[in-house]
Amino acid sequence: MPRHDDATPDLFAEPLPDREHFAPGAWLLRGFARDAAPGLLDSLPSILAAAPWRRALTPGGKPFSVEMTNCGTRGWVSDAAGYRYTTHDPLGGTGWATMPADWLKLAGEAAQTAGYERFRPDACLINRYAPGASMGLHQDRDELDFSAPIVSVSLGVPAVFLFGGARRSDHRIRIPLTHGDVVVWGGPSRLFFHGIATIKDGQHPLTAGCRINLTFRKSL
Ligand code: MD3
Ligand code: FE
Repeated sequence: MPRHDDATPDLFAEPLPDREHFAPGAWLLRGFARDAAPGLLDSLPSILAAAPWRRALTPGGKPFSVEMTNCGTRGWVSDAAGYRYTTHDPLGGTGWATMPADWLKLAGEAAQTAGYERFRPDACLINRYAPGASMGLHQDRDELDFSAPIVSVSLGVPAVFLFGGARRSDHRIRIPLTHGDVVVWGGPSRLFFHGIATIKDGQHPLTAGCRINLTFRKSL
């Protein structure tokens, strides 16, 4: 019997991760990445050496307010040619940095905690939000296999995540996400509309005034 369903807590058992099932297939793991966060952030300089932060352009030519980069065997890019995954950074022409082992491990453990076994992401899109940045309502549909979840790790200053449904006009809930929170989006939620409300001024010891979000994806 899964310990999560036990009515009587076992005081001697290992603590279970705090997990909240908030939409079909979607799980919020509060603080899941808090202990790992300093180590995860140590890898950023080498990832940025291969592919620095940039404000991508939408296919329509408007810059995102969020700065992005990637690591993994593939990375998500956007420009006049459209949204897609590439093996090389279109800016520098070099391959994306390898996904760090501790990033892969955390993403796999989070997916497993949410009931998704053997999650092997090949891409991690890294988003950096300065105060005033936001991400408009959208779906993530540039991956080939929607049966794999997406795992997101929130680091630094807090954000309000906007989460709707399968249609753009569906009712949206607002979920506050803070440093160390991990969300696993699978099942029907994998294709639900979502966005990030405008980031407020703040400070965090590990990221200064920014929020950094790691989104792990299986692109192929
Ligand atoms: C729900 N990023 O990069 S992460 C994105 O905080 C993106 O940077 C936001 O949306 C951020 O595409 C939100 C959470 C997230 C990522 C992918 C999802 C939620 C999702 C895909 C389907 C449903
Ligand atoms: Fe998204």
